[in-house]
Amino acid sequence: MSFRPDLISPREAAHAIGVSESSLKRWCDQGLFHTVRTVGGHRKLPIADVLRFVHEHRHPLASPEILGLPPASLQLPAHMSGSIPILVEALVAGKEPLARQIVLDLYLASHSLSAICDNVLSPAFSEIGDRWACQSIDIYQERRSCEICQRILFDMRELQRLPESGWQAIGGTIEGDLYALPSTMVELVLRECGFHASSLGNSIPIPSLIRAVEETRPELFWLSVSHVREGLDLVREFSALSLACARSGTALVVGGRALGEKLRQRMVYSAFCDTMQQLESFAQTLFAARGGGDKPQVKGRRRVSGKS
Ligand code: B12
Repeated sequence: MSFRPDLISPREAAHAIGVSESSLKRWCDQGLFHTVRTVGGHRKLPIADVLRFVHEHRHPLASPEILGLPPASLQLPAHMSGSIPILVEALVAGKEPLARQIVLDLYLASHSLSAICDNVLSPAFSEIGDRWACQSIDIYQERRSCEICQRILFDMRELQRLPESGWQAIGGTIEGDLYALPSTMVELVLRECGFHASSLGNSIPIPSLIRAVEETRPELFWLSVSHVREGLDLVREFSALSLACARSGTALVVGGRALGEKLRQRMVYSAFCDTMQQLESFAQTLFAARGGGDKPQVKGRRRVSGKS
C-alpha cells in the first residue's frame, strides 16, 4: 500500500467518508477538495485529497477500502503512545504495510506529522537503538527499519498540498553524519508549513553546504547534527555557514542529538529545535514575522459547513 495519486468519483469519495453525494459535491464547490475533469467531463477527486480532508477535519472514515486502504484502518490505537510498541514490532519484523498503516492511521486521526515524528517515530527508533545496543536485534533489522521509515515518510509527502509560496528551504547533514531520518522529517514538516523544502542529503562537507546557500539563497536552511565525526572542527566550519546564511538573509535552524549545550553556546544560528513540533512553531512564526502577500499557506483547520 502506498498513497498513489489515484482518482475517484465524488460518489466513491462520499461513500468512503460516509456522507451524502450532495454534501460532497457542495464541499467540492466550496473548494474543500481539489477536483479534476476527465476527458469525458466527469468530476474526479485525488485520493490523497480525501485522506487529507479526513486528517484536517477529524472526519470519520466509513469505508477505507474505497481509498485503497485496508478495512482495519483506524482500528489500530489512534493514540500515539499505544502505537509505539506495535510500530517497533512491525519495523523490526520488516512488516512494512503494517508500519505504514500505523503512521497513516495516526495521520487520519488528525495528529500532526510533526507530533507523529516526535512522539511516535523518534521513541520507536530509540527503542530499536536500545535493542541494537544490547544485541537483541540484528544490525540488518535496525537498518531495514530505517529504510522502511524513510519510505513511509516519502509516502506521506504525497498527501501534502503543493506549497503555494515561493519560500525555499534546504538543508541536510554534515560530512560523516549518516543519519537520514531527522533530515527527511524536517523536509516533511517544512513542506507541511508551506515551504518548498528539499533535503540536500547526508554527509555533506560544510563548504559544499555554504555553496548551496549562496546559490539557492533560501528563506530557511536547516542542519541536522546527529553525529560529529572525529577531527571535525564543527564550531569553526559552522561559523562560515552561519555567515553565509546571514549574508543571504537565510534563517539558520539547527537540531539533532549531537548538538549539546556546550557546542551550541559557541555557535550562532537563528533557532535550535529539540523537536519537529518546535520547528513547525518556528516556521510559522517566521511567516508571521516576515508576513506580506507572499506568505505561505500555513495549515489551519477550516470548519466544514453543511451536514450530510
Ligand atoms: C538508526 C541509527 C543509526 C543508523 C542511521 C541510518 C539512517 N539511514 O539514518 C546508522 C547505521 C547510520 C547509525 C550509525 C551509528 N550509530 Co546510531 N542509531 C540509530 C538509532 C537506532 C536511531 C536514530 C534515528 O534515526 N532516530 C530517529 C530520529 C528522527 O530521532 P532523533 O534522532 O531523536 O531526532 C529527533 C530530535 O533530535 C529532533 N531533530 C533531530 N535532528 C533535527 C534537526 C532539526 C533541524 C530539527 C528542527 C530537529 C531535529 O527531531 C527528531 C524527531 O523528534 C539510534 C537510537 C536512538 N536512541 O535514537 C542509534 C544511536 C544514535 N546510534 C549510536 C551509535 C553509537 C552509532 C555509531 C557511532 C555506531 C558505530 N560505532 O559505528 C554510528 C555513527 C554513525 C555516523 N557516522 O553518523 C548510539 C549513540 C550513543 C551516543 N551516546 O551517542 C545510539 C543512541 C544507539 C545506542 N542505543 O547506543 N545509527
